[in-house]
Amino acid sequence: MRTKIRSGSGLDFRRVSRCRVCGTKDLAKVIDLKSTPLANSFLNTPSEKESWFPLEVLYCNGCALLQLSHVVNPNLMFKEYPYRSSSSASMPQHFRELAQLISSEFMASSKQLVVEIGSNDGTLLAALKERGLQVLGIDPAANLARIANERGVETLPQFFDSDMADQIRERRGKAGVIIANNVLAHVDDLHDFMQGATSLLENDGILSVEVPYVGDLNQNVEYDTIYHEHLSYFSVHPISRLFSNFGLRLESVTRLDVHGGSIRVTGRKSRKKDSRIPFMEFEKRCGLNKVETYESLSGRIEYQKEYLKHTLGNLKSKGSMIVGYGAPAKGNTLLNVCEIGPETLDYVIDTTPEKIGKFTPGMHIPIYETERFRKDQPRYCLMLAWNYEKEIVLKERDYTGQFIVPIPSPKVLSQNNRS
Ligand code: JHZ
Ligand code: ZN
Repeated sequence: MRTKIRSGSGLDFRRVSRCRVCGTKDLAKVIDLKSTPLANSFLNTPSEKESWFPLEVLYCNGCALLQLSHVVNPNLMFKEYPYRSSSSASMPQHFRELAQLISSEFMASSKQLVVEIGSNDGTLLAALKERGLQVLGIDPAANLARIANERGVETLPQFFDSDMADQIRERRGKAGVIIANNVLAHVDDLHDFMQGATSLLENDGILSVEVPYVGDLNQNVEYDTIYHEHLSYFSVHPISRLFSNFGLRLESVTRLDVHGGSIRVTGRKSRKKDSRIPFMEFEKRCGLNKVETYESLSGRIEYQKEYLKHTLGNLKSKGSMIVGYGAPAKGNTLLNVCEIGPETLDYVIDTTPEKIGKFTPGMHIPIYETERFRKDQPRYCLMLAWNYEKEIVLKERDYTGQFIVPIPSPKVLSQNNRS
């Protein structure tokens, strides 16, 4: 049996000995990013103490799931959470489109309950509520649940598990649709999660999950999306295996642009068998079910890290001012694994109130408001939130310096050719 870190436990982390999807012990270490602090643990002062945890990735020879070797206690990561779904223009737009899809295609009737697990500040549920649907959010971050409740989206400030699913079912009845976006990768006990989700779902109900896609991580060398919150890096194969263990058949898999490339997977209990998903063959062709693929990814990561350090070192040696655009969790991974600190970046900017005025974990770079960047017009700007490249380039069209986009391979955008 796995050692379970229960909410409230004093343990800081546990080592993984079995795959969280298929249970095998046949796990091979494929990537080692050394140690980093928690990617969202912003500091109030640069001298604050912080814990660093190993960041290693294992490949499961049983079901092809890529997963971290160390699971940090979720209480240290999710009780207060600085990331807001509404912190860009693209994500709320993505959720408005999803709200349209849910109300037109997923719901059998507008009287059904929609439950969102990991509902953050209520961005998606607010869009559903506007369409007249009954919604319930669940998110362990007290600060986010408060924001959501204040905007009229009922949100329970708790971790979702099977006990909680029982309580919701008793009080509110079953759900016609359950949404879990950018949350499955954060869950250690996936079996209990699935047990809860499927027991809460109506027989003809639909479970829809969005996760960053390991195919994009591999193809675009998105090593900065590897951090302690992301315990698992999914392809369709392990998700379909997990779903079928709990009587859910795959209904659809859709590739999405968000977060550097994601997939939306939907499943239904009432389906007799999986619908034909061409992804399985695609994943085989890409080698996502082979350990060698990730061993080679490890080498490509080392190359890209050195390339970025070299590019920034060159620009800095000419005395140029460089700042960072955005303080995403992935940005902190990138800065820590590449050891890019205040000697290179004068500061980073971010729009999120929870991040402004703080310091980045590990590298202790100050975070300011966007206005500072617009006033300073630094010669170079490292786009840490590179997944919003289009949005940022458009928004900052008056910027006179040059953006450096670090992923997939560092490139300096010319001023008149910001593509
Ligand atoms: P963004 C999040 O990761 C968190 P992060 C989480 N762990 C997860 O699973 C993944 O998503 C998938 C700022 N910004 O979305 C806002 C500006 O300042 O890439 C955010 O702080 N100005 C749940 O944190 C950050 O950048 C802007 O114009 O890596 C972006 O964070 C824009 C567009 C963004 O997610
Ligand atoms: Zn496995």
